[in-house]
Amino acid sequence: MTSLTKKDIIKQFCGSKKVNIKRESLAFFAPINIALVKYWGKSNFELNLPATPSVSITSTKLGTTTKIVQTNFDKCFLNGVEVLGKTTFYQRIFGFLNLFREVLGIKNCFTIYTSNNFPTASGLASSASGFCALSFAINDIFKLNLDQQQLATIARFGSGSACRSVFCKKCKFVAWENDVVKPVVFEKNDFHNSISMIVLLLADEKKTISSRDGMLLTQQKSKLYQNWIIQTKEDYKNFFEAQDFYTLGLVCENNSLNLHTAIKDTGIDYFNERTYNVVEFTQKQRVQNGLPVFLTIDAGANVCLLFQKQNYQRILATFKSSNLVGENEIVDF
Ligand code: 2P0
Repeated sequence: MTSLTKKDIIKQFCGSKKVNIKRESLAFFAPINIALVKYWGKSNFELNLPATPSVSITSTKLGTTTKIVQTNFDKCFLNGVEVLGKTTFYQRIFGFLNLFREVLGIKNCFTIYTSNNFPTASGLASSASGFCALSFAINDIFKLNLDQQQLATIARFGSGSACRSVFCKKCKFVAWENDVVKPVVFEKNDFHNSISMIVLLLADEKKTISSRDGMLLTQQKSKLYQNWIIQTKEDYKNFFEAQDFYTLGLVCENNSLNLHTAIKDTGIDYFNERTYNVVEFTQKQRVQNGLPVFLTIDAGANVCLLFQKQNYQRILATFKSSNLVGENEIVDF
């Protein structure tokens, strides 16, 4: 078992480089990603290594843009509004920046400007795109010249799922196993290339338990968690071996629903009443009406629908006319 710390690894990546700080970084965009085979639980808490391999789909539209500027004091703005120093958001983001200040011996202060192009209260996870964009901006302002694997490693230190956003919009699927993150490319005419997603925004309030705390509790308390780990390793293999969309969709949907069953065993439930209704409706549409749609749900109440592009209009019309979701709650991914 390695006893390396985050700072040891950052030192390995940039310790010998001459510190050379720009006045301000460029503004960097990073997309959100949604795991189709999920990461939930850690094998190493310090280095944020995952207990299971995961694979995600990258958004072509939604994400975070971040820029860092040298200033006289530390400050942070989220969507143009200053974030107070005592908030968890501020402390996580500056805790991350401090790793680099400490390793590189930098005393300067900075203002971090970060904004999401999706509603902040929508319950869409912004830590993946947020820590990825912040890693790009840190790499630029300190002129670290890190390669993509090193950027994935530092983004992971901020938030595990952030390492899957490093390959950006160019890469649709990204796999993460232990400390390796890699883009997944399928043959030109493969069915994977037509896979698409929409998000149904069903969360009306901030979730009561963060992913970080929820996964720790699941690891410690859920009697179903060990089985979910074993099954997820199979799901990861089956994801790559699936020869058709239907097989792949089932692997992804079951991986997510089994995860939520394991989470619920701890007493936490990320679903709200609308989530349950949409799950039932989606499965009914597929099984009884032959609509080729599957779902996956992260640590929140929103439902992500997985389908092939050629069925987009049909699926959109079905959900719009369902009375389960408002038109402005349906977001293209
Ligand atoms: C995922 N989620 O694979 C899973 C599925 C949510 C459900 O990764 O503690 O914010 O910062 O590593 O990445 C959300 O957890 O947790 C997450 P940390 P993170 O996308």
